[in-house]
Amino acid sequence: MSSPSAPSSAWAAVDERRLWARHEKMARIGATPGGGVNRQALSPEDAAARQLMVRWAQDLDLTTATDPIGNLYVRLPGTEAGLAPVLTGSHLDSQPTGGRFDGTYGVLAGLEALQAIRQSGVQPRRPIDLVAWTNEEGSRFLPGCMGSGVFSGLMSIEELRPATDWNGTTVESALATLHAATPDVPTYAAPPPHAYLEAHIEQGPLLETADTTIGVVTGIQGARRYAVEVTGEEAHAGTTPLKNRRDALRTAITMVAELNREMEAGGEAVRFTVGRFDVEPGSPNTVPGRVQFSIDFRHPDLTAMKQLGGRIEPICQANAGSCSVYVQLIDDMPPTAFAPAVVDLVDRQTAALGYSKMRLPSGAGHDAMYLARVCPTGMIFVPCEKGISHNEAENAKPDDLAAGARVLTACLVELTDA
Ligand code: HGY
Ligand code: MN
Ligand code: MN
Repeated sequence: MSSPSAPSSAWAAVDERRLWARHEKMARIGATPGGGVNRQALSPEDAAARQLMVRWAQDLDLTTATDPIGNLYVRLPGTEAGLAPVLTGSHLDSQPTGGRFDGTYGVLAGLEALQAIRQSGVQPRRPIDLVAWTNEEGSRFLPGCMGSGVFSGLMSIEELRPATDWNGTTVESALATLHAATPDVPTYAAPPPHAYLEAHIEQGPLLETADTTIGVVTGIQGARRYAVEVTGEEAHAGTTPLKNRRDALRTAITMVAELNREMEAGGEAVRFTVGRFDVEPGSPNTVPGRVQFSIDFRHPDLTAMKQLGGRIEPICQANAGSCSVYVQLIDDMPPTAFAPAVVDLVDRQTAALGYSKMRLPSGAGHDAMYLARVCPTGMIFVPCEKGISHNEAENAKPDDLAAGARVLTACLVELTDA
């Protein structure tokens, strides 16, 4: 990393009102009655959000491109076009009852940074690519981080195409719809990046509790996701004695109870969530023959993650009773440590801009997990109200969003010179 550059005037061109207005406009796409958004990956709402990004890019005379997995790139050219680009960005897809800032902030802060750099007249040496990554959330299609996973070479688009959502729609067909929404955006093979920096709301309470504006993110905890299928036998609710039943729901409930007991004993750092639970046939007077449920398991320590994660399948098998159980590991991402040079850059530029700051790890997953495996990577957090996220009540303050965008801009300018 180059020595501290002269204070960049570009960050001074970040416009708080413009950034907030873009959030309000983007929040209308997939708006939910509770004040959040439902803009699930590869949905018509996701496509509409991309169309809006393309329009904003064109208004700024920035070029756009996409790739086969649907990542959307907005480029600010550099004086030396052939150099590896600096990347920034996040995601536009949301949870079903998501908030207006999760992911969206990183994309709009990146757009604000590109506009501020252009307005200030600062000439970046390297191109800067702003990226809206496909399907970060993984709530409609598993696994999450599909766009950054394919970009980094850690996921295969061929293996992802047949993946289906809970209604049986494939990634392949949903991608075709997404690309059709922006037919004028050319496809290109993105070059290996020089560095990646992502701005995001913290999605936790630490910054707000510490009355601190900027989170200098040191890394991301490890995460595993599983799909569990319990198979029993459908039977008549009125004629089948309890002892003769192969009740998939009763068995799945026992498994989840045992898993929770084991995870609670694992200590305060453990995160264990069963977020989806589907019962078939779902009739009040038929004994359930099949249950599918999801597991989201996370831990900041690799050894503990392996040890405790390794208990999940044995506990399911030990509690299967007269049913059969299939435990599929969908996603296994070890803890991520960000590049010290990028973490120090964020720290230094935040100090230079005079914002309060603290170093912290991320409890939430991000596309930066995958970018960190291909280039020096870091993240900038800003506070969100009461740490609430993955909830329609998610909220953030305009001045905090602008502060994060200023730090992002100053860091991007320095990274493009390196
Ligand atoms: O689940 C996560 O951590 C991310 O917000 N998708
Ligand atoms: Mn996110
Ligand atoms: Mn999220």
